[in-house]
Amino acid sequence: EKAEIRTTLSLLHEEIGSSRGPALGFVRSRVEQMSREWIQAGLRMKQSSNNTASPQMKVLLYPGVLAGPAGQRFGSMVERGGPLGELVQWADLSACLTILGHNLTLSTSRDHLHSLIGAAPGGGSCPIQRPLPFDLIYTDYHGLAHLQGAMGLTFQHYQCRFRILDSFGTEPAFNMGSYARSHGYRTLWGSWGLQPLQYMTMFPHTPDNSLMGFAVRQGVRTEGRKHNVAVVYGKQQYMWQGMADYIQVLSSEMEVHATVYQPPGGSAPLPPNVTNHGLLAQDHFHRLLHRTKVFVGLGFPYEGPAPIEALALGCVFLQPSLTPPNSSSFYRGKPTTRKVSSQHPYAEHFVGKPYVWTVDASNLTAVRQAIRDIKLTQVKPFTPREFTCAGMLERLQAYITHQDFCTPSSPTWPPEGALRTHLGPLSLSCVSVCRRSGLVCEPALFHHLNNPKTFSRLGLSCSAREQEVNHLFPAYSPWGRRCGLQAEPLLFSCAGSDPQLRRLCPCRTHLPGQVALSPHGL
Ligand code: U2F
Repeated sequence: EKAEIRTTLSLLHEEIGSSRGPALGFVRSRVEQMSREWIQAGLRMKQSSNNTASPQMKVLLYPGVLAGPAGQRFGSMVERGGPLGELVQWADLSACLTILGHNLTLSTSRDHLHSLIGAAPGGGSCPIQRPLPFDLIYTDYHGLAHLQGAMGLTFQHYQCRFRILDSFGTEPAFNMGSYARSHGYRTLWGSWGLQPLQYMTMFPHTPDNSLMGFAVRQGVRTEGRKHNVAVVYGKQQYMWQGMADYIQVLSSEMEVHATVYQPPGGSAPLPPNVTNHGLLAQDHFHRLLHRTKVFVGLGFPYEGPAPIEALALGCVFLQPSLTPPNSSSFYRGKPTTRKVSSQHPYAEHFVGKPYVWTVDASNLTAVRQAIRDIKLTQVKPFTPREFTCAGMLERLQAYITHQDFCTPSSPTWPPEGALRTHLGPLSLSCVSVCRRSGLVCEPALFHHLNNPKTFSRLGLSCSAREQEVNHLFPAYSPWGRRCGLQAEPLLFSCAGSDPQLRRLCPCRTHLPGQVALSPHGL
């Protein structure tokens, strides 16, 4: 059966309608608030001729973070300023897949998961293996462990059907257990040995993973509605620490508002001249942003969805830079080596001025100047295509149609015609090498250049040739003119650099505003 684009979300409303708890409450209300936007994007997709239907998939959504005791803790933080970014993604993923015509089941409990996919008890100590009743399972790192428990021996067999929502990403060096252990890339999260593209991130961090993203509302006219208002991005008190001077400069130039969670009975002590609304329900928060001129980052939380929502509502985003780029303790223990150059590197590098201003928050003169400049800058609501409903529909449709990790002989996607081979300078990762040329690194194309011919085609003569299990290979070392080929396909990695190595990089072009998709092979 083909997946037909739907122009209603009623099936999804039914699926999540009865679920309880603050976390699913947030998901449900986000889906409701954005349903018109999703439906319109679906209608447009249906009308456009290049919409090729894919088979209808039976999909299980299992946000493991919401299951079990950890789930209760996470849920109870929803109303106290805890992280919502993951819930934003679950809401948008469920809406997107429903519009694309797939058949969804949502589960947020381990018992339910067992009843859906558990190995049937019986046969003495050996449970009877049942075929998996889902074509695709979207889950997260917590959910992987639950799935392993529920599926027993079939876990490995079916892991090619998993997609892991992983906000900050998992680099290949952390993903392959044996390599991670022997090379110092071991973390609490990594080491599942999936295909790196099965991990789906919130922003395009490293193209080794697939961008899941999320979608924001847009198209609201803002002219005449912007007041001299700044809203500070910081739902919890601790995020404000050490930022008093920065806020003081801000409040000398603008009317400052905040949405900091206030514990019952107590009020959150904030700097003077800050109007705190308390944590707002999402639609009220968006209404506030609608009349806001500038959304102001405090340096944390990193890489959340709120700045993209603010840009879509016509705000400017002002945020602190981090020099030198750091990988603060927040990223320690996460399966990535990425260093962030500001609170929101995507906003800084993919969007930039006049929408995004990145300043050194300790340089108060620079902060004041930026605020004054922002006051004089008119911007229209702006959303990169990849964060619109249409863009997310287009991207997920492409993934579902083309990403097949179960059939080893399936054709590579994008096709070889998309490949632009680049030889990087010493010390640069392929992420940077491709980006410097306005391209993106495409890990699916690595195997086309992982051969001796590529070196000679690039004019490199090799005096030594080696085949190694090394996440930086294929690469060239000028010392001794050594040419290194990759021996382990799981380790093909856009991320990673070494001062002694010039990496061979598979770059490609991308659709405007949609880095995940190549114009080839759609
Ligand atoms: C990120 O999580 P956060 O939840 O801190 O991300 P935010 O960008 O602050 O916001 C997520 C949503 O919260 C909403 C807002 C966003 O859609 O509209 N919201 C709200 O409903 N009411 C308010 O008063 C203020 C905001 C990131 F997404 C996670 O992956 C990380 O774990 C976390 C830590 O870096 O940061």
